[in-house]
Amino acid sequence: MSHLKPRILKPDQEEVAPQTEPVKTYRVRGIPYFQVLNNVGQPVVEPPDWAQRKNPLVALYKVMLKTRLFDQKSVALQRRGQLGTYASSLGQEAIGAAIGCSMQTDDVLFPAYREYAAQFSRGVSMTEILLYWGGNEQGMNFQHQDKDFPICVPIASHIPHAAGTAYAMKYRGQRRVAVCVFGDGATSKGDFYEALNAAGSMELPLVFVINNNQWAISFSRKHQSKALTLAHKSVAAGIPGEQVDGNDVIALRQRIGLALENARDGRGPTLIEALTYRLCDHTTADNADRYRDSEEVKNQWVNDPLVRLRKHMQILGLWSDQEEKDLNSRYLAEVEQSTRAYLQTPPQPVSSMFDYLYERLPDALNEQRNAAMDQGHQNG
Ligand SMILES: Cc1ncc(C[n+]2csc(CCOP(=O)(O)OP(=O)(O)O)c2C)c(N)n1
Ligand SMILES: [Mg+2]
Repeated sequence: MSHLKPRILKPDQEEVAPQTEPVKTYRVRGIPYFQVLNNVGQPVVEPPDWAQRKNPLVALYKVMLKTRLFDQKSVALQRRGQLGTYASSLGQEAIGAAIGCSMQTDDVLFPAYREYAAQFSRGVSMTEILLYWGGNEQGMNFQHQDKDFPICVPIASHIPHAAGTAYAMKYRGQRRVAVCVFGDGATSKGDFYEALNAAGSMELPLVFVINNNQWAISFSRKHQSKALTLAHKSVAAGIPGEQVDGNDVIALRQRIGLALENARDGRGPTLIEALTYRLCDHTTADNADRYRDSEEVKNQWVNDPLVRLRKHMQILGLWSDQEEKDLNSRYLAEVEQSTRAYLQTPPQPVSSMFDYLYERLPDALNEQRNAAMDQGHQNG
């Protein structure tokens, strides 16, 4: 899988960038940038063999489409007051799809909160994700996935956990890999630097994937760091770092797959910066029009990762309008069915917000639990 070579842009090349600003950072100081398809689905380098066959491409497309349809429904449910806050993955589906399709069953995923595509690929259900954002802890008690970690909303706090898990895998001599996903904003946190350093010094089987969607709520990538690329942060840790077009699922699948192989074979960690764009608000509790130029967002739609892969498959004659229609209907029905299952799930008792934190609840929290229960009875 290693024949994909970095694409070094010439100074006068202007296309390609999935984001508006730092085109020139792609070719600075030794950080390679990888892309296979341009935004109209045409290869810019010879695609890997697997990417010329129908099944692997359709597998990636399926999970991206499912995620997109799930996402639309989730936002609608929130707007109708049937879901709590929801974090959309609009425009960023390729990252999760590539991760999910690259990992092996025994590997462990540490998601942040936009990696539904990876979670769906690994057996988490749409109903579970809805339950989670609906405030039901059972949404993280995955019925068909007992290895991966739950959604992590505290920024970067899961990255040291991933390093610890990768250390355990190495210590036990297992051929397993931890994959940790987090945002551009998370790379400013101490947790990130500590985990990166530990992974480098101990040569841990750990793949770090930055979903660089150019925004940390209202804080832009430009303000986040003076680093020329976020991948440069790998240099100080002594591990390989690279940028990949985060809207190009083929390049992502290829590079993440290779990083996993390297980690599994004892060659240590990799830092992958996936360059994408947050086409949605930060969450449903945000209104990005307050701080972000709507023109910028409009311009980014040309990089839609689903359209790119679909066009590529159509160019190769591997995908028809009928197949597209059928898959849409199938997933729309699945989304509706999952929504019904979510809405029919009885709410958890008030006590559930205390019950999964500690093996034995500390006294102070026990008092709060009792008070909340009393309150619940009075209201109920
Ligand atoms: C430890 C911590 N500090 C602050 C927050 C509030 N917060 C929620 S999302 C966010 C921005 C994260 O940006 P980024 O890492 O780029 O991820 P994105 O939301 O863009 O995927 C912040 C600061 C938090 N959730 N956790
Ligand atoms: Mg971000």
